[in-house]
Amino acid sequence: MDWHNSIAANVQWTGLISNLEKKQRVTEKLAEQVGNGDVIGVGSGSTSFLAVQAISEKIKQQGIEITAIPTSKEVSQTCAALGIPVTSLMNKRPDWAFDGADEVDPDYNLIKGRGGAMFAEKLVMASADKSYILVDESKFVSRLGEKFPVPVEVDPRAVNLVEIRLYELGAANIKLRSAAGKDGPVITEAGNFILDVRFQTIQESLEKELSAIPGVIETGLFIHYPVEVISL
Ligand code: ABF
Repeated sequence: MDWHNSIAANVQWTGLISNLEKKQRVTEKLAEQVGNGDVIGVGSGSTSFLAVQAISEKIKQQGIEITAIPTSKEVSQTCAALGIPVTSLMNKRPDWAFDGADEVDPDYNLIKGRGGAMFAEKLVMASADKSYILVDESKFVSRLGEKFPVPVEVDPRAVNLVEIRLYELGAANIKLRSAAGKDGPVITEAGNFILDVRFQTIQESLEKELSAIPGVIETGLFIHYPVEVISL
């Protein structure tokens, strides 16, 4: 997709975003954090997309220069289309990062990964001293797993092994994520499958237990990360 098509697609997408006005107000609060020379980890999803737009406005108005480290090809194209220079974790470390989330519990632990980009999102968040999580109130839950399953990115060769180990860890239901409107499973940017896993309970230790299964690349559980939640 070239830049102009990317912008056109994004403009169309803006009309489809749920809770658009609330998300825009959250992203305006985030834009206040941007300083000249910042290297910023940029999350995926609709709220992050709106945040990139808000940041782009601010840097144009104030003549500020920043560099983005995107967490997906899509957001990388958005940054490029808006004239924001892009680099990668191989070249720079983010001063700070921002991202959306699917669930936020009272201790600010998160489930992420509805967009399938949790591998890069976790790499960026783990590389930054601080991350802002941008959410409207629909994302707050009393316990993780209340609304969403835990996404687990898996090397395709390991799917059977990982399913066995997930049931041993208390999984109640496992679904291979399939691509909407297409045949076959979702393939991540790293060429892997995603299992969406329901657990009866999610203990603090689960993130590490899942990561220890051979073939698990990453999960959408983010327990005890240095995050500040920006909400309304
Ligand atoms: C990404 O965006 C994902 O980790 C999360 O699933 C999603 C949230 O999207 P939205 O902001 O559109 O609700 O950060």
